[in-house]
This record gives sequence, structure tokens and C-alpha cells, in this order.
Amino acid sequence: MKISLVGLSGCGKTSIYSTTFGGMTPLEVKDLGPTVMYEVKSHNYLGIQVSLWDFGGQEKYRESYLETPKLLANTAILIFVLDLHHPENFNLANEYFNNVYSAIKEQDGDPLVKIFYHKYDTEDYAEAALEENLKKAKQLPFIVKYSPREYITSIYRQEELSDIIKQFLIADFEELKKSVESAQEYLSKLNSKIIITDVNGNVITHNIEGFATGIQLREDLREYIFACNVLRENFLTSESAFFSASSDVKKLKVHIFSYVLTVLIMMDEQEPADPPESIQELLKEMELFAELLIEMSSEE
Ligand SMILES: Nc1nc2c(ncn2[C@@H]2O[C@H](COP(=O)(O)OP(=O)(O)OP(=O)(O)O)[C@@H](O)[C@H]2O)c(=O)[nH]1
Ligand SMILES: [Mg+2]
Repeated sequence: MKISLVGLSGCGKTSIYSTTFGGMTPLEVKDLGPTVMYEVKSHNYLGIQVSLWDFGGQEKYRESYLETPKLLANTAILIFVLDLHHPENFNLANEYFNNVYSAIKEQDGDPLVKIFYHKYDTEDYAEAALEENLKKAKQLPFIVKYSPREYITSIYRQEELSDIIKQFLIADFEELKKSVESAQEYLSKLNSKIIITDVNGNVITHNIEGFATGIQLREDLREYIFACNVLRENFLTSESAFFSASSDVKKLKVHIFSYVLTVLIMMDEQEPADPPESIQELLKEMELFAELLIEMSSEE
């Protein structure tokens, strides 16, 4: 699946990528330089092959894409990023969108168009102006003409931004969506801190703050999963496996199902333990989810 991130220079495309898939915090992206030409990043999310094209927005590059529209071909999802902190560029952005959209159409493309009203935050910006700009943005001719799906985004709401992108990725897979929802439902009822990821460390869902940087699982836990997965593969030589680590006060359990899915369960002495049956139910459900993922990837 090709996702193209398009917008004027400095509107926040690379920051969006970096804080969702790239494991960076909003603070870390402050020093990003402008993207030279375009960058393609490939990810495997739940067995879905995603290639994210980050099209640098400086004028010379914008012109070059329009001269070589093949670069934009096969875009399944076009995310157009509009910078709410720079209303003076709205008209130019409108023109750029029209050109990019025509270029994709010329390549027989029919992308799903999503608009991000981005930098919806008051980090170095006045609140009153922000609302005004949002109102103005919504009236831009290309928005009125194409009525794209609209999202109000900010890298300072990293979790929400990641959820938006995760939704795009699984939108075409009804069964996956159901499994993710059912996982969320279980998690909301349990006291244990639980994170469900794929073996690449992509977070699918969780019920704790601070253990993920966007779609990426926290680094120490990610490394632990990788290590467990290597042991599963080479030492246990089984499709599924279970690992456990504990200190006097904390317990960490890692379940790997059918090569692909990981359930991390963290338990604290201070918190009331969940009934073992509830945890078993969740695990059973996740085992089925893993089988579904395997089926999906073998169908491709
Ligand atoms: N306040 C705020 N600043 C943001 C947000 N997203 C990005 N920025 C800042 O905007 C600046 C430019 O971000 P980039 O991601 O490099 O912009 P870009 O669209 O990739 O620019 P080009 O590569 O030149 O096309 C950085 O200093 C970011 O910190 C946001 O949601 N809110
Ligand atoms: Mg960039």
C-alpha cells in the first residue's frame, strides 16, 4: 500500500512520519531539516506492506514531481498536510494540491484523499489565530470541491495521530478491524497493563500511557520482544511461545502467537490482579487474531 505525504515545505510531513512510525518524540523532530526530494520508507504493519512516500515540499522539488508525475503513481492514500500556523500559504497549498491531484489522475490513479489540518496546537502559536485559520482552511476551494476526509492533527497529540494512521492501514480489512476492536474491549476491562504488538514492535493497542512512541513500542520492550522471538524461532522452534520475567514487585509476561502477534502483560504488586479467566479469554482471542493475520498474509 503506497501512502503519499504531500504538502508545502515545513508543514510537518517528516514530523508526522517520525512521530508515528519513526519512534521519535515531538521534541526530537524540532531540528529536522527540509527533506531533499522524497524519501520512501517501508514498513510491515500486521503483515500489511506499507510504503510511505514523504515528498519534500520545497519549490524546486514540488516542480520536479509535477515534471515526473510517475513518482506519484499508484498512490492508494494521499495525505495532504496543511499547516495551520501559516495561513499566508493557504492559496499556494490549494494550487499545489490541485496540481498533485491532477498528476495522480493522469497516471490513472484514484487515491483516497485525506486532509490533515496540521499543527493544531498552541506550541509557539496563539490560540485565537488557530481557530480563525482552521475556519479559513475549511473554505479553501480544493476542500470544498473534493470534500476529502478531514483530520485535525498535531504531533503534540501523538497517540491520536498514530491512531488515525493505524485506522487508514486496516480500513480495507474488516476482519482485522473487528479483532482490534475486540482487543480494545478486553483491555478496557482489565487492571493489568497490557500492550498488544506485532513481532516487529508495531503497537496495535494498549491500555497504558508512556509505553509507546506513536506506533513504535518503547525501545527496551521492543528489544525484549525481538530477543524472545529469536529464542522462539531458533531454540524453542515453535510457532507460539511464552516468556516470563519478574522482580519482587513487578512481573512481565510475553506471549507470542503464530510467529506474528505479541501480548505483553505487566503486573504490579500494588494493583489488584485480574481473574486468570479474563486473561485467558484475552489470550484465546489474540490467538485467533494471530491465525487470522497468518491467513491474510498467505492469501496475498
Ligand atoms: N507546533 C507544531 N509544530 C510542528 C508540528 N509538526 C511539525 N512541526 C514543526 O514543523 C517544522 C517542520 O517540520 P517538517 O516535518 O520538517 O516539515 P516538512 O513538511 O517535512 O518539510 P519539507 O521536508 O521541507 O517538505 C519542525 O520544526 C517541526 O517541529 C505540529 O503538529 N505542531
Ligand atoms: Mg520533510
